[in-house]
Amino acid sequence: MKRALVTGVTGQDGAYLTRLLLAKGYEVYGAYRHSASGSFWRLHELGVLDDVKLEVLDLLEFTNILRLCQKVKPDEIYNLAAQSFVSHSFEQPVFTGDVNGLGVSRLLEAVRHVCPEARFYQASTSEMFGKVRETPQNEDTPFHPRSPYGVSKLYAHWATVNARESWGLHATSGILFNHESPLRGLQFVTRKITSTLARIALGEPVLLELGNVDAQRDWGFAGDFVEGMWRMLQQPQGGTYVLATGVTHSVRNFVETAAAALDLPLVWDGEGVSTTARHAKTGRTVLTIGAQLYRPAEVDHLLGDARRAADVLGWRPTVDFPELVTQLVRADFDRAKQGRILN
Ligand code: NAP
Ligand code: G4F
Repeated sequence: MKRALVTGVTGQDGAYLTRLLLAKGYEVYGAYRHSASGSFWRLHELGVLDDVKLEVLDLLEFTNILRLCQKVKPDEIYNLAAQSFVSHSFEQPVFTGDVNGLGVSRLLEAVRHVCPEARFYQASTSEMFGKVRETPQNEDTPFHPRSPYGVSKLYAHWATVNARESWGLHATSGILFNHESPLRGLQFVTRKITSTLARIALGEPVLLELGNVDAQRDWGFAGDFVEGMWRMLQQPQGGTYVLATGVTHSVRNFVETAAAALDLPLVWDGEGVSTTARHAKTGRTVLTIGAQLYRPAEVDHLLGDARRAADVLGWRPTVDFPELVTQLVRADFDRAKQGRILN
């Protein structure tokens, strides 16, 4: 039986990956950090909370990482833990760099000294492409991160490549474009939209306030993307792979698609921070723009080219944009009806 260590197990990807690995017969150790709220609702929703072996781990604490690697002696390590919210990284750049950047150096040093045979996956991101130099973006596209988050992840990406080249570790960097699901955190734009519109559709007096609705993202389904992570670690050597759907949409388009799925036809007015949207039938204002939600520097346009993953890993996304939006809308509508929008 193979043993996997999944950091960031309380997050969206941690839950889907845990379910996938358990289904493949792995013994799964899920690492979470101590917190007052310590929430395992995603693992619970996927029905795997009782099957994963939970262990405490903080990427800020080297001895903690070292002891866990010694205890688990994993065959595969998936490092999904991160301060993953781009907006927060502008407020907390040092903390973000410590967790997302130095945290990966701590983990790689532990792997190198304690379990050098383990295969290592680093959760890299399309945010590293930032102010994109070419479209679509692939493994050879130059990087230009636009946030402390992107900078921290770029450090971790090169730390991973360097561990492979210097120490011969089986270390892989998966450059994943945005992937979503009903288990996405509420602060990310997709679930912020679907959870708020669901409540509006049910007649609640709430307003959807967004930032830059013209930003474009290549949005896929998290369940597809964790399959890609696993396939990467089944390769004879470590490497770098992009996972993306190859289709991009604006935030505004996401709002329109979600509203249509809830039978809320919208009429848009204005541009930039003056943009509003109202319900076509009732005239009620549904959406406004909050200038404070704009980021100091934005990633305007992301579109991924995942041909290497298709050719080498045989990986392809199975959920397209309309299906993805519908999945999130349905889940949030059901939750809103029961008065239990979860984060
Ligand atoms: P997520 O839902 O925000 O999960 C992040 C996880 O990291 C949570 O379990 C969180 O724990 C944990 N964490 C935060 N700080 C930590 C620390 N100091 N030590 C240990 N654990 C810590 O993120 P996700 O969407 O599942 O993404 C998984 C990974 O992929 C992240 O590294 C993210 O940056 C990267 N990524 C995500 C996407 C995407 O579109 N989802 C795309 C590219 C890359 P708490 O529950 O305690 O906060
Ligand atoms: O949903 P977002 O916060 O995701 P973002 O910044 O693209 O980052 C996510 O994907 C990355 C992969 O590319 C991951 F590495 C990262 O960890 C995270 O999972 O924002 C998407 C877009 C941005 O352009 C943002 O400016 O939506 C725009 N946006 C407009 N209004 C908003 C809002 N984003 C949020 N979160 N909240 C808003 O009100």
